[in-house]
Amino acid sequence: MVLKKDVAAAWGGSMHLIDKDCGFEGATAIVGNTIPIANGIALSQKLSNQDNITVVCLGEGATEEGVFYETLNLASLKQLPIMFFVENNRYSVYSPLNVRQSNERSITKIAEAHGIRTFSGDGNKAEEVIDVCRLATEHVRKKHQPCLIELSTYRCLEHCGPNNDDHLHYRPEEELAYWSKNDVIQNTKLLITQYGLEVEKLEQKVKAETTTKLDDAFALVKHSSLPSLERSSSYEYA
Ligand SMILES: Cc1ncc(C[n+]2csc(CCOP(=O)(O)OP(=O)(O)O)c2C)c(N)n1
Repeated sequence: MVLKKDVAAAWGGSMHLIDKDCGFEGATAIVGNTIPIANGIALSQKLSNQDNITVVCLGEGATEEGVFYETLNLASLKQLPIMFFVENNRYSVYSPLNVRQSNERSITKIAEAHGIRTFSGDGNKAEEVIDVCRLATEHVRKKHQPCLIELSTYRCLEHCGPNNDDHLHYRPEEELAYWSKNDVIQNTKLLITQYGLEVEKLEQKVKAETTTKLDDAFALVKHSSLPSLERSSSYEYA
């Protein structure tokens, strides 16, 4: 992330991040909202013969939105260079899968029914994620076709934020115990150790670098004046 003076010109909060310099076209607070926007970006990449591909990340909850189906249809019809990257963590805020989707519902089968190639894997195993992403990227680039990846995972903490929310008792204790043993951070630390790297040192370095970047970002925003209405509504400053 490069901090620019103009970053402080936006009114959006943490859910409206964007950095066009690195090709990150933005997030929004509306579940499912980025899915059709990504299709539009992929369509523009195709029409202007760019080599880039579009990757859009979404949760399994977002696949319940109508716009998901419309987007799959158009992506397949126009053979767009897009990868739908679905993180299936089994929960939409406090609602488990079984109160939202039929047991028979399969996200990959829905995509396949639209003629879209799918890949899936264990999202808590870093090496598996890398392998699946490599195969899927090759598919989009070489075949010039869309694809969908579904990775199974779990969040051990609250819906959004760094805290534990087990006191709300919306998840069975056995389930929490099972997934905390299969935690993605712990799995990845173990993997890094197997590659002969010193995980503690690496972790301290990443934490220190990230803390500095965040402190700088907060300092910049706190010391900036509020943007004018005209500037905040201008696409140029998005
Ligand atoms: C259209 C819409 N409906 C409801 C919400 C409230 N909401 C925010 S996050 C969320 C859960 C989304 O679940 P999922 O897509 O699986 O993503 P996850 O948060 O699990 O990564 C909901 C329902 C919203 N932001 N937008």
